[in-house]
Amino acid sequence: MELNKTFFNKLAVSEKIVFFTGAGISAESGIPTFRGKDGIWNKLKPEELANFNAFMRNPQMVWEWYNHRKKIIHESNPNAGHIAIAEFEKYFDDVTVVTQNIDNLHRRAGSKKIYELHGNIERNYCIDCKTFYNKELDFSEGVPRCKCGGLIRPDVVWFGEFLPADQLEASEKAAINSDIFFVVGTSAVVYPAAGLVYTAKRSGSYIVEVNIEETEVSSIADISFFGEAGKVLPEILEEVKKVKEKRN
Ligand code: BJW
Ligand code: ZN
Repeated sequence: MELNKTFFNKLAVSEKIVFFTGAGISAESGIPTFRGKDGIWNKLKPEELANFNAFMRNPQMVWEWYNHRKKIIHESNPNAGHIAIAEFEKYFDDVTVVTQNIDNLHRRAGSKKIYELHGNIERNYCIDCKTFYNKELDFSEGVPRCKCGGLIRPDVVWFGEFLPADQLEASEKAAINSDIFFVVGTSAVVYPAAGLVYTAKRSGSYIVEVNIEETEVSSIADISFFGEAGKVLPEILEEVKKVKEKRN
């Protein structure tokens, strides 16, 4: 891949890099996305499953969805896109991953500074007393319950719920301070997460989009790469290596 001169030069002078990722980064690991042309939840609307009212109406159904996804996640591995992002840390001192994903694949790929905006599928808590249950849950007698009798839910962020304040604040700071802000594999329609792209843009960061199709943020991106993250990101990393070799 031959990068355009502006982006190449930008890579040469930049120190603070943020990768803002969504379901598309994990698609090549075999984890279905929510939306977009290959999104398998096109039939099952996330707005209808990923919300507290749905859980209260039918906790069994919502748990089946999460247990199904958890199984897929456990059988999957980080792909070339996650690995390329982790490798950026060899070439830049300050690399932050801000992810909307709950799948732990950035951590497993070796990224160190990760903010999780929508929770993590490995954690669960009681909706009444907020006790955490992070071991395997027992579904043999139906939906698992806490010692206090409350229903246990996955520690993920559903529609209408606040994002974890510490993760969101740290992500906002990283976006504001970033020199380059990569937007990878997200439809960028879910807020407040998607707002980070505009925060970064307003702060003068260079916005690089990687997606298989156009999205809400394509029009404000400084450069877009339309292709699979697992192919595009390793190619950009190769260019980074050239940039850094030139400087030494
Ligand atoms: C590839 C690829 C490959 C494929 N390579 N690319 C302002 C305006 C309007 C509404 C709102 C607003 N502010 C807030 C709202 C409400 C709502 C919202 O945003 N709604 C919109 C949908 C309209 N937001 C909320 O409710 C949020 N909370 C909140 O605002 O709190 C404040 C509040 C409190 C009380 C009252 C009122 C306000 C919470 C949002 C929580 C989202 N939760 C989910 C589930 C998480 C747990 C789980 O995983 O189950 O998060 S929903 C789902 O969407 C999940 C994702 O993280 C999120 C984003 O999806 P993502 O990652 O972008 O995936 P896709 O599938 O959409 O896109 C994949 C992309 O990859 C596509 O573009 C493909 O092309 C691409 N791709 N293969 C590269 N190989
Ligand atoms: Zn409890």
